[in-house]
Amino acid sequence: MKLYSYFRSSAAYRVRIALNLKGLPYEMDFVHLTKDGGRQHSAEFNAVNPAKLVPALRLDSGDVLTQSLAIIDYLDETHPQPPLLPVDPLQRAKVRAVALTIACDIHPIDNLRVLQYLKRTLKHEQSDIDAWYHHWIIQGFNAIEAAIAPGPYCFGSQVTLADICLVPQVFNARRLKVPLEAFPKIVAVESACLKLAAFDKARPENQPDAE
Ligand SMILES: N[C@@H](CCC(=O)N[C@@H](CS)C(=O)NCC(=O)O)C(=O)O
Repeated sequence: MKLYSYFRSSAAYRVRIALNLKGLPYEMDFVHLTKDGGRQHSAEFNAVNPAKLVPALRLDSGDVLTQSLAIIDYLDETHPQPPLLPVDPLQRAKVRAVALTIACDIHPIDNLRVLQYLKRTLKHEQSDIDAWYHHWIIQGFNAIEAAIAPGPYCFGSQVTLADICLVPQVFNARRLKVPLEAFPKIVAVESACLKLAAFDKARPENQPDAE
């Protein structure tokens, strides 16, 4: 399998963690999101993912999967061990709610292309853009802090999709200096997860394309 990745992409970070948890070997092709105007816009990458976003996962069959949560679902369905969702439907719904709070409510409106649009097209000041970024992370983290019950992972002793989405989002928050004092549960989950080799190996700073 080949993962189209960028070290700082939190959506690619989710997929790297899932691949590592499943113990699946993969190679990577690096798509620099800012060099040359953003190589996600190149014709070469357009042929891989017309949405111009990483991650994408090329399977051995040649099929290309996009959307990190769809990719992770595929990996979980084709390689069920260890499972990334609890068996109990109520717990599954709670795990998915945290994952979707990140993937649908926080990440898309803080994404690079949104920030670039605010700056380049709408001509906002960098301080406004930073405030926007902080605001949406804090809104989402307030909801997640109330929803999780670390033990030590988001929902007990089993790593789930919630942890896979949360750790990369905390990375984003730290990079943009969002204060995390109000989120002790989230910080505790991050710390527990990063002790696991699957998470550590997936960290942006441990990627071959890290700068
Ligand atoms: N919903 C997508 C989001 C993918 C996404 O937004 N990726 C970002 C990096 S984290 C990207 O490629 N951004 C490029 C851009 O904004 O131009 C997923 O979960 O895979």
